[in-house]
Amino acid sequence: MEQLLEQINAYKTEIESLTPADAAALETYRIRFLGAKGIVKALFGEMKQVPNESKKSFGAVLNDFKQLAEGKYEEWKTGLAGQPAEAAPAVDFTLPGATDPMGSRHPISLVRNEIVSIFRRLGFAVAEGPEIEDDFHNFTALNLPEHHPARDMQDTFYLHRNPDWLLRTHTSNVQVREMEKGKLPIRVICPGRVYRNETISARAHCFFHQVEGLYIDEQVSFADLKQTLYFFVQELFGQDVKIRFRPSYFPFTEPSAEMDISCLLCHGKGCNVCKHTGWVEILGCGMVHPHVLENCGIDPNKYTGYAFGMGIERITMLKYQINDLRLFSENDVRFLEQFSASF
Ligand code: 2NL
Repeated sequence: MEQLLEQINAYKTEIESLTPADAAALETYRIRFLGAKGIVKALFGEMKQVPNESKKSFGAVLNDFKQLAEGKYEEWKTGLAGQPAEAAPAVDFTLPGATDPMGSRHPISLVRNEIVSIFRRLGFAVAEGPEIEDDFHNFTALNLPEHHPARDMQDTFYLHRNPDWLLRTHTSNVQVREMEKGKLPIRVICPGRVYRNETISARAHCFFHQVEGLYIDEQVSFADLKQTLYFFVQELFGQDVKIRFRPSYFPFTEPSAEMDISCLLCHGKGCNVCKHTGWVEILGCGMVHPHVLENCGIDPNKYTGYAFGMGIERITMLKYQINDLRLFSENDVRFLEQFSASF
C-alpha cells in the first residue's frame, strides 16, 4: 500500500515535468499512461490487493491521479492541434515567385510592327525575301541603268565569291519577286534589313531597316497613293499631322515624289529637327515605272501601280527624339530598356 502510493507520486511528478513536443510524443504518453495496457489501468487492477478499510481512500487517490493523467492529455492535445503536424519547410511556398527581369522590344521592331499593323488594316499583306540578292532583282529589274551611281562599288556590298551577288540595298527586291509570280492584283508591304557601304556616323550606317509598299491593279492612281499615305501618317503620328508632296526622282517610279509631314516637335514654328522649315521628310514614293512592270512580266498598258519606301530608323528617331543612328546597333541596355512594348 505504502509502496503503491509512492509509485503514484512518482508518476505524478513525471507527468508534471512533461511537455510532449509533437503529436508523436503525445501518442507515446497516451499509450504509456492511458492505453488499454497503460499505467492507470494497471493501478486500478491493484485495487483487489488493497485492504477493505483502505479501499475508499486509495480509490480517491487513484481517481485524482486518473484525472490528472487525462486532464494533461486533453490540455496537450488542444495545444498541439494549433501547430502544423511537421516543422515548417525552409522555403515559404506562399511567397510570390522571384521573376527573371523582363526584356524590352527594340525600338526599330516596335516602329516596324506599328507600321506593318497600319498597312495590314488597309489590306496589305506582308512579304519577305532574301537579303543576299542578285543584280537583276536588286537593280536591273528596277530600271537602274548599268552605270547608275547606286550600282557603284562605293555604295553596294558585293560578295567576293560571285560579284553578281550582293547585299540588297533596299527591300524592292521582294516586290520584284512578288511581281514575277504574276498573281495580280498585288498589295504588299516589305519590311526588312538593307545594306549600304557607307562611312558610319550619327546619320549613316552600313545597315538599316526599311518598309516598302507596292500596290498594282487596273486603274491605280496617284490619288490612291496620296490618300493611303495620308491615312498612314495620321495613324502613326496623330490626326492633326499635315502632309505635303515635293516632286522628286527615282529610276523606278515616274512620276516620283517625296512626302513631308508637319514637324511634330515645333508644330511648324521652326526647330532643329525640321531645320526651321516646319516640315520633315519621311518617305519617297511614286507611280511604278512602266519599264519596271515590263521587266517583271506585267503589262503596263493594262496595269498601273504605286510604290513607296521609308527608312524605319528615320521615323523612329523622329518619334522618340533619338539623335544618333549608332544607338540602334550598339545594344546598350540603358538605351534599349527605355522602350516599352505596346507593339
Ligand atoms: C526612299 C524611297 C522608294 C520605291 C521606293 C519601288 C519598288 C518597286 C517599284 C517601284 Cl518594286 N518602286 N519602291 C519607290 C519609290 C521610293 O523609296 O527614300 N526609301 C527610303
